[in-house]
Amino acid sequence: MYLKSYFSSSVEAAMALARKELGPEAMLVSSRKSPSESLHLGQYEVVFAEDSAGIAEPVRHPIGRAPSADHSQFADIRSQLAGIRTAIANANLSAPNAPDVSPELAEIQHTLDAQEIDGEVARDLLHSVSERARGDHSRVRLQNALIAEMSLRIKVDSRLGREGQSSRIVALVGPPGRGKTTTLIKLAARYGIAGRVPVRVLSTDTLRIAAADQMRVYAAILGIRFQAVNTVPSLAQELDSERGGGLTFIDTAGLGRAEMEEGTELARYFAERNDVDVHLALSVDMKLADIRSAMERYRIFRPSKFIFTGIDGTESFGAMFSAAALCQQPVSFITTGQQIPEDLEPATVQRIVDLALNGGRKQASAAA
Ligand SMILES: Nc1nc2c(ncn2[C@@H]2O[C@H](COP(=O)(O)OP(=O)(O)OP(=O)(O)O)[C@@H](O)[C@H]2O)c(=O)[nH]1
Ligand SMILES: [Mg+2]
Repeated sequence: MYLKSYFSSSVEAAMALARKELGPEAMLVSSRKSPSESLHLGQYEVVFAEDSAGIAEPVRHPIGRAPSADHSQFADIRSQLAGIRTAIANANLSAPNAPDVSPELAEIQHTLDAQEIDGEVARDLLHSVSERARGDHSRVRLQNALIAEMSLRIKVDSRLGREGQSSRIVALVGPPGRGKTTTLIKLAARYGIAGRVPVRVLSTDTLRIAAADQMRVYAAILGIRFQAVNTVPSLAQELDSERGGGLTFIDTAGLGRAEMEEGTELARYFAERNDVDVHLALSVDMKLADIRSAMERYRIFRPSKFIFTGIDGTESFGAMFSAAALCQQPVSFITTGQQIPEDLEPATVQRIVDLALNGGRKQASAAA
């Protein structure tokens, strides 16, 4: 009996390698992100347990006795491992009446863990996947069920502005340094200039040195009208001065945990108006707890959509997926780099599920 590690760029690829070499009977023991000393072999490691028979290559971690171990001992270890694996999977599938966990369902669990999907979301997904598969635990069936269930949990809406308003007003709010200003100027360029719609940007971020200047420079380069507004009354005046259609984007100062007080007047003003479409900008490298805490803090601005920035900076999208699934509000846009205006995409369900399952490396379209 041996434990043998396989490394690859994804859990699925590493499993495929293992199954190819060891056959379908081999038992999956664990999967995880590779430790730093093994990263050169691949980003994910899966460990399989296997009888020595038929393995020509030397193995990495012998346990118990050498390959000549007698079969009763092997059977013992094998049944212990199977027990442990089922216990772990059952504990994770703690929903009432959870069905027996097949190895294939346990693999789905490992995939969700490897992508760092929140435990609560993962348990709910596994329960629904198992029900949807109706006892057919073939890989294709489970994979399709997983994609379908993940897709059901994500909402997207990349419309700009509130329904029924002739002038569309979009404000970006969010924690400091998460890409509000850059995203806003991408939106103005894409949907204003390229869309041939009259567009202007207003910056309420006037207290920090050079903050409004950053926007002023971008706007000047792109030929977009720009106005800095120092107070809420002057913002109101500016908004009321132009009601004849077009797009107005409002940039706001990033407020950290201790600074939310400074945003209350603006938040109250946005909440009073029914024509300001507020998007909360968060970045995908934030931990789920931080995303949830920012969502809670920024509730005073009544955001109705989320933007996720920095898709290019990570391969782990579990926090983004989990946050979107838990908050049940739509994702409007994702941003994929610093290039203005190119690195901006209207969010789609397929893209978000694909990122969450595969880090965007391949399409999460349903298998045939
Ligand atoms: N790699 C990458 N960088 C980004 C992305 N979006 C924004 N950035 C960078 O993130 C940094 C901060 O962006 P800003 O747009 O200034 O962020 P902000 O939220 O307006 O920051 P504050 O106004 O200070 O709160 C800049 O260097 C941007 O170029 C993205 O999608 N990918
Ligand atoms: Mg900014």
